[in-house]
Amino acid sequence: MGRIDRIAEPWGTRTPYRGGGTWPVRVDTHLAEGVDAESVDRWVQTASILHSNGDAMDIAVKDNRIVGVRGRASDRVNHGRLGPKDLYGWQANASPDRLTRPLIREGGKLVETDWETAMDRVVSRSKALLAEQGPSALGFYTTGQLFAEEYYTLGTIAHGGIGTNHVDGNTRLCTATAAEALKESFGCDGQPGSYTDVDHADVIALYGHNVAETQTVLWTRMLDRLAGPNPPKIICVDPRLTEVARAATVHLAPRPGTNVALMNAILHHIIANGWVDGDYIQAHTVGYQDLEKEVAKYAPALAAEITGVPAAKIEEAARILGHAERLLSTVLQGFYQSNQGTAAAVQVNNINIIRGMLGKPGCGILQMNGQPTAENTRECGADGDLAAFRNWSNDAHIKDLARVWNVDPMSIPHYSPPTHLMQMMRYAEDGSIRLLWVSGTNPAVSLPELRRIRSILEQDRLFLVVQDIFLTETAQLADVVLPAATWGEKTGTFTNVDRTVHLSEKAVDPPGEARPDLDIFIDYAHRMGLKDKDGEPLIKWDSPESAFEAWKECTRGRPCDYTGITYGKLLGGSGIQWPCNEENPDGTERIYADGKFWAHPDYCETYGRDLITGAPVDPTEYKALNPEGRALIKAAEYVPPHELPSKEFPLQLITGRTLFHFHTRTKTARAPELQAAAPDVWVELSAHDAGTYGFAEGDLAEVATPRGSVQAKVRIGGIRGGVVFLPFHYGYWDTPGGHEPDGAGRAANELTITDWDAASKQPIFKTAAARISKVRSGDGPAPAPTNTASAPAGDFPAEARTRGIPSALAGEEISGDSTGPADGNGGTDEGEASL
Ligand SMILES: Nc1nc2c(c(=O)[nH]1)N[C@H]1C(S)=C(S)[C@@H](COP(=O)(O)OP(=O)(O)OC[C@H]3O[C@@H](n4cnc5c(=O)[nH]c(N)nc54)[C@H](O)[C@@H]3O)O[C@H]1N2
Ligand SMILES: Nc1nc2c(c(=O)[nH]1)N[C@H]1C(S)=C(S)[C@@H](COP(=O)(O)OP(=O)(O)OC[C@H]3O[C@@H](n4cnc5c(=O)[nH]c(N)nc54)[C@H](O)[C@@H]3O)O[C@H]1N2
Ligand SMILES: [Mo]
Repeated sequence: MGRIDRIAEPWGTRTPYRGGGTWPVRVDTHLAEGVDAESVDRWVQTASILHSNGDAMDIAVKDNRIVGVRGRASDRVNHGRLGPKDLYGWQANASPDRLTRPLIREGGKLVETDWETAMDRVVSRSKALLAEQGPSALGFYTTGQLFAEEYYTLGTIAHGGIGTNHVDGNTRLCTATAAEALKESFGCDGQPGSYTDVDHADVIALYGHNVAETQTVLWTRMLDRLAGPNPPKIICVDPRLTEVARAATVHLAPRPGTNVALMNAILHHIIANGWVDGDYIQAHTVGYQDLEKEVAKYAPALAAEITGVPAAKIEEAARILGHAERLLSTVLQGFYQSNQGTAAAVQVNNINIIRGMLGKPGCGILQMNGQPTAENTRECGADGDLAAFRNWSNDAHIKDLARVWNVDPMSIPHYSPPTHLMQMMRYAEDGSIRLLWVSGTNPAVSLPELRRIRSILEQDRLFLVVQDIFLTETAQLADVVLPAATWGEKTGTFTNVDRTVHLSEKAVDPPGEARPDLDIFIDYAHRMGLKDKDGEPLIKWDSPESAFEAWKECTRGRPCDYTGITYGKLLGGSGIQWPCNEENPDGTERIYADGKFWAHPDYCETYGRDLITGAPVDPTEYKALNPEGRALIKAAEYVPPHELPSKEFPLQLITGRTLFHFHTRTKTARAPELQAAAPDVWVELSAHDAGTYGFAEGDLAEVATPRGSVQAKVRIGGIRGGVVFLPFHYGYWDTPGGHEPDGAGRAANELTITDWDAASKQPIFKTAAARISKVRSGDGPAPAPTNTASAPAGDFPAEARTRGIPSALAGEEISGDSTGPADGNGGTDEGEASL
């Protein structure tokens, strides 16, 4: 087994394979100092919880402690590989500052207490508010990082028990647009694509998706194709010179917030040249004429003016997309969190639809998730949607859900669209939401316009419950803090981007009195006395497996059908893709293979929304438009971002991620290898702008928008001129190796705007007007990684290359023929010749 520094080489060693071949196995391992595989007591099955890829792994346990991880060779998702966060992130579990006891606020301070007292406070306040004001005084804000069993329980409590419509997840910040774009085009959530599409595609197009840093193992799969005999062409749409952009055949770097104009021009060129599948359009879709008419207005030359991308490049991209034989498209936050998120993401769907590229090997769409369990938040109804993709505006669906829960249909809120998080924050600000229960998310760092968010969460009249594993920025504002168990300390299932369900088993006990989120929610339901209509407890399950069985029943006959999956079936081999039921006992690789969609008016999850205004489409209108449930081709005009550069704020600010940290860093800052690789905030600037504003590498800058300012050292990098980038990981609270709370903000969200996409309600983290000024000269380079998108522009000395600390050495074992057999499905090089 080889050992390599996986901070210096985040994607590990290449195992090239050819299109149509099988991705070779490479098993990655990282064990604590002094531990070897032979001395491990047991290996416990799980998958990664630090991104959406679903990398399957086993946790090494020794003396009842987690001592490392190893990739699972047999799993369809990763074939044994792990990314840096997978390899090192587990160490956060054993951090000495874990929450181990409940806390309550006494005389303005948080003090330790027992579970009885803490739960009693939450329950008595809930009951008082229900009596005084009714269900809408209560709001639940959860995450994309718990397990399906936990979300289903929470959704059932909130929708079926309390009866509040104010339930959302941080998936609103994350993948609300993924869900919405799928609903708009196919009538229902659910990824058409599969990771095996990477094995077959001849073109892979990535839209606002820095996969190299955010799903490192998926990128590894793409890199291995690129290193093989018949590599796919890569199209990258991103204003930064990411690793994806570096590897791309064509890199389009648009001005932030202009994605719809760009997509319309690409579609314009594809349609104008007749590179469409007329038979497919005729047989399986509605709405093509509208698209034709709309995109006719966007000649590449016009789009070039709006986006700043040369017309010739737009045409080149369109030509590659128009000639692709097996096109895989992926979309993420550069589209979702930007101006017109849903409208832009839907245009990506449109390319695959009008080219008839769905449901066949290599032909897929991945409207990516970001968080590991975001798909479950959505499908279990913990994010404003109803459980198992039921349609809130279809009375038959409400009746059916009421049957599953044995409650009165009228007690399930469906009088208006579910309240989205940004609206919930508004209600809390106004004082109509009086109790907010936050689980598994850190809004005091992750929501836009933090000054406002802090003032909302700090209010006396708001009773704030925070359920977390650390005393986060948000937990510090709480009235009650509930200590949770996390990954490795509790059992449950979760589903990745490509619908693969994994079981994550408990490996060790949680610290102190920390409890699994599932137990906390069930405890609350019982203490609240929530009953079904026969007076029996509403929550009839008492363990992860019994919760899973209940969830399965709820999914029966719905698109996300889990009825064919059991805990037993998930053990030992590979994760399984839903739908998995009697007809598909081994799961389903690709949906929509037969050109049939989940869009029938009686079956669909939603009737959709107007992409520009966000207004829900009337059921009658939907039935008239799409009576047979075909794929919906939806066009959209380009509307500029609300906040454009001005004289005072001449630049555009975008925010996002680095490879080595996860979100607000509660876990990754506590993993020494990861923290050392990206210890503090920086700001990326183009060489041209650095010249204009007089910056050298490492100078301390102040970045300001109308909402606030932060200080960060300057990295002169490969970003588009006129654009600055801040990673959003760095909150103001003191985490090991981080800042003292010193008032000089460094959280990107001090700067972001309270604004959201009309259709998906996802906040716009990626377009704000900003200015930058120098605070003082620097004394060395910015603390930014140099082997990622934040690499310096041009050459830099070898010693500046990002390397791991000594404990970053990780094992790597490659097996099998690295070129891989062709299975007949794959491309030959001939396809290229016709271009
Ligand atoms: N290392 C790491 N991996 C993660 C996470 C993490 O925190 N760290 N988080 C996970 C989660 S929850 C998510 S949601 C995903 C997010 O994964 P990504 O979406 O890949 O990550 P981001 O950095 O948010 O944004 C991607 C890119 O959008 C580009 N962008 C900004 N504005 C625009 C625009 O207007 N147009 C276009 N075309 N591009 C633009 C940025 O330059 C950036 O490179 O990552 C997941 N994986
Ligand atoms: N400016 C800007 N802001 C952004 C983004 C951006 O690109 N730019 N991206 C947005 C996106 S896509 C996302 S997903 C959000 C992420 O934002 P958050 O959800 O706020 O980020 P995390 O740090 O992942 O917060 C998860 C919390 O759950 C806790 N936790 C971990 N495991 C468990 C568990 O098992 N149980 C419980 N109860 N708690 C647990 C962690 O300690 C942590 O405090 O940020 C959003 N905000
Ligand atoms: Mo996310």
